[in-house]
Amino acid sequence: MKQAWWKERVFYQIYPRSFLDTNDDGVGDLRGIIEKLDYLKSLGIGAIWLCPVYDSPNDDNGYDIRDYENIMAEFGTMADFDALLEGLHARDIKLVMDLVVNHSSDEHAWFNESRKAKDNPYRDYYIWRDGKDGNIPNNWASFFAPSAWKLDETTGQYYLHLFSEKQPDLNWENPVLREEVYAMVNRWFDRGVDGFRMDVINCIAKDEGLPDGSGSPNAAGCYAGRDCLCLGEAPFTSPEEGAKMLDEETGIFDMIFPFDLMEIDDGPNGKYDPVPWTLAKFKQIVNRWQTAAEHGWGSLFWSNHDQARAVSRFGCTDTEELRVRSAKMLAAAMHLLRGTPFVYQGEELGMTNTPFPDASAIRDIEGINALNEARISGRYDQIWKGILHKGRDHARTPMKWNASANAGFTTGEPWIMVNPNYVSINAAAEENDSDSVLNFYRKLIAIRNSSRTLQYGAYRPLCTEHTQLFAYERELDGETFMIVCNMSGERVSLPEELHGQVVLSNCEHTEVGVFAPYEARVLRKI
Ligand code: ISL
Ligand code: CA
Repeated sequence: MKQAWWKERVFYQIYPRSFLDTNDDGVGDLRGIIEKLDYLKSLGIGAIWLCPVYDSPNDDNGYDIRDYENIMAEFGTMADFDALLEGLHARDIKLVMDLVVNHSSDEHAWFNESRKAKDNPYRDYYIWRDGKDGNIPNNWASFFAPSAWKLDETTGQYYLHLFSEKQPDLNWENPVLREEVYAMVNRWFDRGVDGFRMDVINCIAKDEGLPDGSGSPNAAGCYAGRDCLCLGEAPFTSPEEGAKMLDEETGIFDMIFPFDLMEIDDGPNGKYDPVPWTLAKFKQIVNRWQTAAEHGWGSLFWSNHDQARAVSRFGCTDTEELRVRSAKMLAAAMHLLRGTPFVYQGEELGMTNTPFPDASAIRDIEGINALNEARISGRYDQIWKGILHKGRDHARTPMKWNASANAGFTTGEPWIMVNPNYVSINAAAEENDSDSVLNFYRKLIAIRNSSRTLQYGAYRPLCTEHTQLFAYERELDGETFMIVCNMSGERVSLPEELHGQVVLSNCEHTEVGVFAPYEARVLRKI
């Protein structure tokens, strides 16, 4: 197995809008991240994935980019960006940017030109089609709207938008567009960034009724010779397809984010129709992806800026004690699998879902559109319940720094509500509590940072049929760790083969041979 910096480091994902505001406008900013560099370093993380900070009208919070080579004014300046990069590098933390090139903003200069006339030189940067019989070109749905097509009056043609109307899809069949993107990416590399997380990158090639192009679009085409991470966000990808993408010799990505786990509780009507997840299905997903990444490398995450809070969704928040214990258990279960762990901001505090009082508290375009449609279709109550359970805004309420007003996130009016439980759950309180979720993350990350076995060792599932325990081992050169997690709210007796020397545990008092609800142990085999 080839060694690489991105295999050995734990990542931390930052959603800048919600991290820390330093100029009282209620919006997080780059200076806010700079202020917290020592906090980040103290976690033991070795790389940041920074959600988009490019100039954007914020229809989808920066995932609609107006200018790929400028910083969003609300977040700061290019000088702030350079200072952030320098501050990270000075602490030996890598910076991986978010690259959104499936689409741009409809306010991007390319689109302004493109929509002007059918013979505009930029026309072919986007995907334009005539209507069919006075209607939309085909029945494609958008993720954020019923149709993926929008009629543009100027030329009477429709443009494709897989996401919102303000996110027109770029045409990757156009070689000129590709070269522009490659050149832009390379300018960021020259600036010093260490890689990209490529947004919905497996959607850039369109099929069905769209013309053949020359060769298959490949956004990884600009990495040649750089020791930079190419990480593809890849929804709708099967483990078989994933294995091909990840193959260390022939694949195009160093890592991908697949979504099977994030969809584990989708019901018949999708994400806002949640059903209980099961341990059997969880194990199946983990095993399939650990196997798929055998000749490459996996990504390990419980949540991100598009998902509900991990402990509310996969752990237990019935009591404060169980919230803390199950948040730690989830961390141990995920971080020591084979692959690179990603911590989403606030996860290290065991942050929970936010009790949004009503639709006026929702800021996410996906949620807002879903509610608007639900008003028409009569499914409002169901969708609202779904949003309370799985809405993207749960991840986006502000980071909770301390018990002062607005959790110390801002002294202004926050752009989205702060979770009221900040009074007890916040970084300052956890800093001073040796048994906090925060301090458990530090221990866990330190263990992984210092063990080649936990970084590179082979994965083998244990107790595969067990209905409460999730367990696996990692082995390298004769050293073996066993990670054993009780994913249930019941006491469980420990199978004989899982006994070993305790390296880390999430319970103050461990009982030999018995696991408390949500208990986790990392054991060294003796
Ligand atoms: O959030 C989702 C479902 O609720 C996902 O389907 C998500 O839309 C998909 O994973 C793509 O996400 C990425 O691209 C979107 C952006 O809104 C997301 O924030 C981003 O992570 C469009 O750029
Ligand atoms: Ca600000």
